[in-house]
Amino acid sequence: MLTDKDFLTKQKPSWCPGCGNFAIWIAMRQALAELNLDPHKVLVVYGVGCSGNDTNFIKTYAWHSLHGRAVPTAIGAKLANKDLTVIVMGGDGDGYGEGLGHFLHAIRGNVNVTYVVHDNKVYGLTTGQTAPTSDRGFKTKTTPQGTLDDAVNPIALSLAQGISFVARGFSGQAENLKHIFKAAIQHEGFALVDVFQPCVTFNKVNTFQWFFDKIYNLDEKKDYNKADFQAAMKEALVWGEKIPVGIFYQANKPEYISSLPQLKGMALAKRPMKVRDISKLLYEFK
Ligand SMILES: Cc1ncc(C[n+]2csc(CCOP(=O)(O)OP(=O)(O)O)c2C)c(N)n1
Ligand code: SF4
Repeated sequence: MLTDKDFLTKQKPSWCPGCGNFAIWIAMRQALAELNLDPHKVLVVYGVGCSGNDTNFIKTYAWHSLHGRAVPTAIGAKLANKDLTVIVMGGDGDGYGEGLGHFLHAIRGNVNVTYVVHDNKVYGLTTGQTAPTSDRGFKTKTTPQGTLDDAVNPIALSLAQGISFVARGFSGQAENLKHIFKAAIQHEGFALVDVFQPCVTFNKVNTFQWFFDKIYNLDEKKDYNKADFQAAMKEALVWGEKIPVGIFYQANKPEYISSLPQLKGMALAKRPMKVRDISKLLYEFK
């Protein structure tokens, strides 16, 4: 029987005390343990940002990717070795700014990868610039008068693009977060879990208390049906005095790898290599 301790490394997290990343770190290790996924069966691909430091703090296969490029890297790895459970962890700047195009195209393909976005509504690692999920009016060193841009809405955007699983969690509710991670990892297809992860150092607006005052859980909402697309979209557009968390939507949709005859049977990475004679090709470069 695995426990969250089986996913600890010798490195101690270096995040600021009180950072929302700690709860994600704990909930993810618990989810992996409860799903009985040994560390060698899991690959986590990280973006660049404070969340990316998790590369050293969670014991699985780990790949510290480029900023905004974690999702396509993970999809490539899953295509090469479908036997691995593949998870992506990145920041909101990474995923909804630099990597937004990759995110939308990943939804189209529906490859079986879980994407966890540490959404702190600010650029943390680079010391506090306005991010794609910062609300209009948010003041930082890059927008001292307040940003004039509306925030990206990852839940509505991913629903509109046809995502098969989308959820939102909160670092202030680690137990709930664990359940959401487990459901997302078990889902057959591309799953987004956007996690409110307060950055206690550079975001003095969207604090733990700010979220606690606003959030309600869709699981506790009477008659909420996560298979109902219209209901999910309605909740996805709720933002202000009240903010929903939980699983917004889950649907069956063809998964990419299982739809490709070339990938049936043994994982590509486990097949014997057929090494061709490439001497003629090399000769052209002489
Ligand atoms: C292509 C590219 N652009 C910009 C950067 C600089 N950079 C590194 S981390 C970062 C922002 C991180 O913010 P976010 O993704 O929200 O993660 P957080 O640190 O808040 O967890 C930026 C702009 C980079 N490394 N590569
Ligand atoms: S800068 Fe913000 S996101 Fe980064 S470790 Fe510190 S509190 Fe966490």
